[in-house]
Amino acid sequence: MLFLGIDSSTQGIKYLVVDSQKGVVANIHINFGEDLPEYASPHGFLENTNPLIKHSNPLMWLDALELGLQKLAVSGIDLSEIKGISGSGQQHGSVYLKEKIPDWRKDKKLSEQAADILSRKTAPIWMDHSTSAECQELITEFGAKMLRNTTGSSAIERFTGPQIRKFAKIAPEKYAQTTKIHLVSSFLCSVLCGADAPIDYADASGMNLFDLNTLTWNQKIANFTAPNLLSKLPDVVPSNTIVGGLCSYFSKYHLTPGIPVIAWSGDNPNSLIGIGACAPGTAGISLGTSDTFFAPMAKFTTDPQGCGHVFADCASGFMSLICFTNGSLAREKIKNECGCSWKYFDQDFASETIPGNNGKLLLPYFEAENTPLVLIPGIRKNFINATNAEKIRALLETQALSMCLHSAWQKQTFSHIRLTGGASKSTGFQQILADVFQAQIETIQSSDSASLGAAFRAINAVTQESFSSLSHKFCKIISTTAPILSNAPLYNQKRTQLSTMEKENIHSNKKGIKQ
Ligand code: XUL
Repeated sequence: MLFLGIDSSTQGIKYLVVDSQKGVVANIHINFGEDLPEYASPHGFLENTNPLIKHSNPLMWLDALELGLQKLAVSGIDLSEIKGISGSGQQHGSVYLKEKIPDWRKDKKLSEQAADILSRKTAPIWMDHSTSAECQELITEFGAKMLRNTTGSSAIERFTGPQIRKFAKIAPEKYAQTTKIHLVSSFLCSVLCGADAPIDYADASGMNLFDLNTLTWNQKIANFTAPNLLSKLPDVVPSNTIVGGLCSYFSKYHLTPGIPVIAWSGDNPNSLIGIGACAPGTAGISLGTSDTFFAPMAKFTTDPQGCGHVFADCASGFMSLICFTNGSLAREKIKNECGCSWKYFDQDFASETIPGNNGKLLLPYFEAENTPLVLIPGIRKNFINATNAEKIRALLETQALSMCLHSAWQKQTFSHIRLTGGASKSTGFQQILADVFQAQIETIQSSDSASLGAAFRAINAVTQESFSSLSHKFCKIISTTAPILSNAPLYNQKRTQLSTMEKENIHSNKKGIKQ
């Protein structure tokens, strides 16, 4: 049986068709910047003179969705054989509608029809950091501890609640016209169903509105966040819920109307399923536009520093999540600055440098950063002269050390860490991560873990095959990198050095860590 997993990420949409016996049989990728240049979003978001504002055009996502389905329809796969669809969306981004999602007409593109139902033309995405005032208001009202214990996170700039509060303040009329606020995941799921779909527990956790103790919207927080907010939020459901049937519009791509559409979720919860880390002990690191560290949680523990999060996962447990904004875009910037090839960046730099990099570190804040919170972008370094190889090592070691430093609140040791995402193939980065975490680093067959996780969730909901059976079949380990034990003291010391540098930097930004 065939299943479709779709991942709508920051920079593009990926489609994986998975045969529940044989594994991945088709793989298509649409890049927003390259395939849809008319949306002027080379990296998936619109230019803005304020570096803290990052929005995308939801109509671009719809055009990309159709472009990918068109490509899939001529890829040689019989799409009428697909028996279920689920998906993954970049987390936290919000789409504002003034009318219900319609049963789409076949004679017009989705983007043409959706343009009329948006109450806000653009969608703030996870890279937006412009809601510090709203976060502070939430913290003043409820206290960071209450927010953490209830929603799993302190008030966070990119989270949907503070974003909604800002919209209600700056555009009260448009907010009042809004009848439904979707996440990227529930919006695209609704588009497939031709009707408003619910939000799954895992993606709801990234909103500062969802109570992880009761698995319902928190009324007090919602009422404070914005007027009548509860009436504008979709329902919340477990991630394995079949939320509707595929709308007949999609028969133009040879998909069968009525096939089950399973609740979409966020990219990180999907990735946790797609890397096969179903039980505590193994963690995942996703090296994509954002770098994220995530792991199934043995025990509900929150981050007192306020940067780490607890989410519901897609399999009735909890997961931790720590997100770093300056991931692949920072690697791309340093690669371009060095004028080197990806082979050099991923591999050859390593033999021209030594672990520890003679103390050189580079804080890669090209964009405002979540972890630690840095609202004034600009890179900082503790060196003047460095070779290209040293610059690359300075970036990669800082990224790895920062992940290790800011995931320590989980008080869990991870003996195995699975890598996913574009940069997971970098052998240089694999060794640095192994040494910094003193853990075995593993890569698996598919680096598209979010779309694979979505396909696994579709298979699980339709056939009841377990995630552990699916990961056993389709998440084969293809490389392992062992930690070099003698490098442990060096990296422990560098972690302290990074922590000091971060504190100085945060101090010089006049942005303390929110408590
Ligand atoms: C997670 C986060 C990002 C986005 C985009 O909290 O903000 O990882 O999900 O990938």
